[in-house]
This record gives sequence, C-alpha cells and structure tokens, in this order.
Amino acid sequence: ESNIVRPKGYTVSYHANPEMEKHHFGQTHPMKPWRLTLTKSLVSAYGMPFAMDNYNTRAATYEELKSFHASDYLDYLATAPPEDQPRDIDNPDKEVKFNLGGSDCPLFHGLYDYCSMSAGSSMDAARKICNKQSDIAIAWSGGLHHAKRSEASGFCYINDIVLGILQLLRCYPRVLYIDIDVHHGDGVEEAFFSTDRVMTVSFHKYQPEVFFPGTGGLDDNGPKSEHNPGAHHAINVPLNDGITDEQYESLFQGIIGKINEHFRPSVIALQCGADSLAGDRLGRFNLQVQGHGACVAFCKRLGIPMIIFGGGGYTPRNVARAWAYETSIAIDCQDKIDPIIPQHAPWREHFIHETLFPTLEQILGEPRANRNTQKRLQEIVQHVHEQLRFVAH
Ligand code: V1P
Ligand code: CA
Ligand code: ZN
Repeated sequence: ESNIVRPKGYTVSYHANPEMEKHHFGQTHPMKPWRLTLTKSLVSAYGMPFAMDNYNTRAATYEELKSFHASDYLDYLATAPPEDQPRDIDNPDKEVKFNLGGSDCPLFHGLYDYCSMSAGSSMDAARKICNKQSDIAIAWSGGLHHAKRSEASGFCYINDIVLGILQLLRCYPRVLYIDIDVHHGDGVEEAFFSTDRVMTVSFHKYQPEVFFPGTGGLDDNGPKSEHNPGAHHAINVPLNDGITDEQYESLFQGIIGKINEHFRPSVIALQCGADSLAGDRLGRFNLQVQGHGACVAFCKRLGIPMIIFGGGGYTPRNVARAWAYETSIAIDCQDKIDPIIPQHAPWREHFIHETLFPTLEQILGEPRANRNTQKRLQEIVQHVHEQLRFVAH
C-alpha cells in the first residue's frame, strides 16, 4: 500500500523473531504463539513494514537473562526434559519449586529457545529506545508479566518486561509501566516493589479465588514498610466483568493522565495483552479493538518514548486485529488503512468477519453483562488520585 509512509519526525521499530512462532505449548493450551504470525501477516498486508524499522532479533543470552532471573532457575529451564521424555529422577522437586510442568507452564520442546527469543526481542526494543534510535519500539512477542525471579507462572517463564525495564533504567530516570492485559501484572509489580524509579499500573479483572492470579486489589500499592521508596508506586485498577470501551477509556485517561502529571515518567513501557478484548477465550471484558487501541493512542499523545509489548490474547483473530491496529496507531496511519481486511492477507478466512472492527454483536452474539457501576469506577479514580499525593513531584 503506497499510502503507508514513515511518520514525520519520529521513528517506530518492530522487533520479532519468526522462529519463536513455531513453538507449541500443546494442543489444548490457550497460548498459541502462531497468533504472532497472524499479527505480522496482517501488519504486512496493510503495508505497515514500509513505515518502520524492522528488526529480526536474536535470542537473549544466559547472561542477559541473569540480570533478573536466578541461575538455578535458568539452569533448570535450559535442561528440564520435555513432558514426553522420561521424568528427571535426579530432580524430583525442582518442577514443583519452579512451577514448571503443570498445565499452565508445560515443559514443551524448545522451551528455553522460545523464552530467550521473547526476551531477546523485548531487550532489543529497549536498547533501541535507550540509544534514541527509536521513539516507539514494538515487541508483540513479549509482555510475559507473570514470571518471577525463580518461578514460572501463568504461561510466563522469563519476564521479558522486567528485563526490558532494567535496560531502560540504565538511561532513563523514571519508567512508567502500564498493563492493559485482563490479568494482574504481578511479576512486574513485584520486581519493582522497592524502587521509586518505576511506577507500575495494572488494569485487570479482579476476583480473588476465582480469577487468576488473584492479586492486585485497589489497596495494594506496594509494601508500606518503613523506608521503602517503592511504597505507593504500585497502582492497581481492579475491575469486574463486562467493562465497555467508553468506561475503560475514561478510566484509563483519568488515571494515566494524572499519573503522568505527578510521576513525570521519562519513558513508558506499555503491555497490551489482548485478552482484555470481548470474546477472548480467557477474558471477561467487553472491550473492542477501538477501545483497546485508544489506550495506545493516549500514551502516544503524551509524547514520551515508549516500548509496546504484547502479552495475553487467546482468540488469535482478535489478537491480530488489535495488534495490527495498534501498530497503525504507532506509525500514525490508523485513518489511512481500510477497515476491510485486505483481500491478499494470508489466512484471511480466519477473520470470520472481514473487518478490523467487528461489533460486539458480531463477536459475541449477546454481550457479556457489565458488572462495573459508574460509582465504583469513580471511587477507583479517587483512590488512585489519593495515592498520588504520596508520590513526590
Ligand atoms: O487459573 C489458573 C490456575 C491454574 N490453577 C491452579 C489456577 N491459571 C490460568 C492462567 C492464566 C494465565 C494468563 C496469562 C497472561 O496474563 C499473560 C500471558 O495472559 C488459566 C486459565 C484461566 N482460564 O484463567 N490456565 C488455563 N486457563 C488453562 C486452560 C487450559 C490449558 C492450560 C491452562
Ligand atoms: Ca493488567
Ligand atoms: Zn492475560
């Protein structure tokens, strides 16, 4: 498409490793790395690569992974036998200790390669932001926000976001982490619990004991122990089923706008998990591609350098729609692209409705009941504003 040109005055980069998409978590597992192939094919069908710097990234090295993760965990991740091989009789309790091999975090073939490729793309994106070679760097294969220093969790083994933010902290004083995945960004929050140089903000479905991971209540704002500079620097926005575009946009702008004034981030790391979209296999919200994308557009308008990560997203056609649309927002061609999916797009038959913006009725038949009252959403904004009074500015 000849109308897709480089944006004027700033540079956008796209970081991906096509080898990563060939990995499989298993037949019944919701995480499908193939959604990255579908996303890339849609981005390409629209001609968007012409407007960006496109990097084929290398896998992160063991040393790079060690900047956040423990060596015994990485060693086991690198050597644990895949599920269909004989059990590792020398290490009977390591799978339990590291939470590897269950239904959420299976030990599949090529697992270590898969993890180091995801981390490699996110770290590459962070370095391009640090070097000022990119103003917006996109790493859709990252966003694996649940992984801990020595533990896998919720489909996440290596926390590429933490690794990326650690890179950013080498060159920028303050990082604002924003997480619009339907799940709580617990791994990133915990990693930066004790610093005031990173503020973490997660919007998520919150229903302890029912919805994974069960953390991220409104009052959880970082350990309030004495002399913890990180206190008040974790912001949580707990939501109920069925939130709409309109409510989410007003909540997002009210909260992120205020945080921007108080915290004055030098760079933004935005996790764009697409499981917050309506019709997601695991999600519970009623967001459409437009409302999800509006969060990216709002952050972009702040005019601060930004890394954009992927994350969850379990209905591949909707993941590809959202991330292709958000790529178009990054390069500022969202008003130029045809909402009808290009005739030559590979796997076009997967997009049951041939538009980038299916209606709620098209996605769901019957929309999910909205359990978020205006009163409760106002209380949440109020609470966040009160937290920010503790943040130096
Ligand atoms: O609910 C659980 C745990 C497993 N039980 C002990 C409770 N796990 C969830 C994990 C969701 C992970 C989301 C990751 C992300 O935030 C970032 C990439 O999007 C889970 C669910 C669920 N409905 O919440 N696991 C599975 N479903 C699952 C289903 C089939 C096969 C394997 C896992
Ligand atoms: Ca979230
Ligand atoms: Zn998620």
